Amino acid sequence: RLDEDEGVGVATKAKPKTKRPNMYRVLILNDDFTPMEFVIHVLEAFFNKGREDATRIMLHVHHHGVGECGVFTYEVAETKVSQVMDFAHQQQHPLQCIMEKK
Ligand code: NFA
Repeated sequence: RLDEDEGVGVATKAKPKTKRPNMYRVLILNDDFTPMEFVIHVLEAFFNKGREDATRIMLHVHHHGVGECGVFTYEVAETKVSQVMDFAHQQQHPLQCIMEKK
């Protein structure tokens, strides 16, 4: 379209500006010390997983070393990671939670 008020003959394009946000996987890492029950609790409390799903994810991490808790925008992923790391540290568990760009 020809936008008004931009001087003489400057044609501008009205671009639909719906950008998809970059998405980030939040992962938990296995360790030898964090109790299985604690990991299940974390998945229920911070990632809104049901008992079955939480148990499945925890066992996947236990056997494979890493597993996905969810996929979020940058800010939400960062908040989840901080919340889990703070909570695990408070409870003196070495559980690690990280994020990675999809
Ligand atoms: N490997 C831990 C154990 O045997 C359980 C665990 C699972 C820890 C998933 C961290 C993540 N107690």
